[in-house]
Amino acid sequence: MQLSNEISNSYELLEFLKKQNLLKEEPSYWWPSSSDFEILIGAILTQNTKWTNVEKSLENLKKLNILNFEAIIEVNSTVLVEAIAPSGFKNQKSQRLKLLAKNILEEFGSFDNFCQSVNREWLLEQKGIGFETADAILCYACHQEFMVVDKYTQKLVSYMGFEFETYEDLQAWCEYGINENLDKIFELYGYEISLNKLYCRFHGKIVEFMKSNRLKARVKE
Ligand code: 39A
Repeated sequence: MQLSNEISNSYELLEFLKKQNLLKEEPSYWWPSSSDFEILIGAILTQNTKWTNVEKSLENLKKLNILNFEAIIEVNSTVLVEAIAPSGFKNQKSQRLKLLAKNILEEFGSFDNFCQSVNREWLLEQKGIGFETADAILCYACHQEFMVVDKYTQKLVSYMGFEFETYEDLQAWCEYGINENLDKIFELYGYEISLNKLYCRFHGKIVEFMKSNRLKARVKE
């Protein structure tokens, strides 16, 4: 299949990516983590850095037992800064994590209540949280029905000949083709899959496809 002229909507893109068998070794929701809390922290740490750097920071936080809101608020700033240093922007990210932890506890009381009750508007009001981070938290940590679109998604659809003016236009294109073709998607998977899990796996497939250099190989063909 020619990616650049045979795919006309996001359902067809999902179908194409699914045939590539990209997530065979990955967790079922794609984002690797031992908890949803870790995903929330990872979504902040992954801004402007490679995922492998985030993994190092999360390892440090785990060893120091700083993977809950109370610990993030109470830990000495210097310790937090050093723990997350592999992800870069360590002072800024440390301040933002501390402020976010405080605001979440004040507004929602617990992580579980946060996941159930938080909405996109509240997240976007938090310092340092833009569309992509908000959607990563909603989709992967809170299991809500939002699809993350990122630089990989932009690059892939641009190669396919689509240009979108805003993040939300691209997100709407991705979500629309999936929502409109749920019956076909269930057939493709062989079972009913939740919209949240579908968005997780669709975004995961896009990231893995782009990281695998398979697009470059196709461009050369
Ligand atoms: N950019 C990324 C990633 N690349 C990733 N993985 C690989 C597993 N996650 C979870 C988030 N952002």
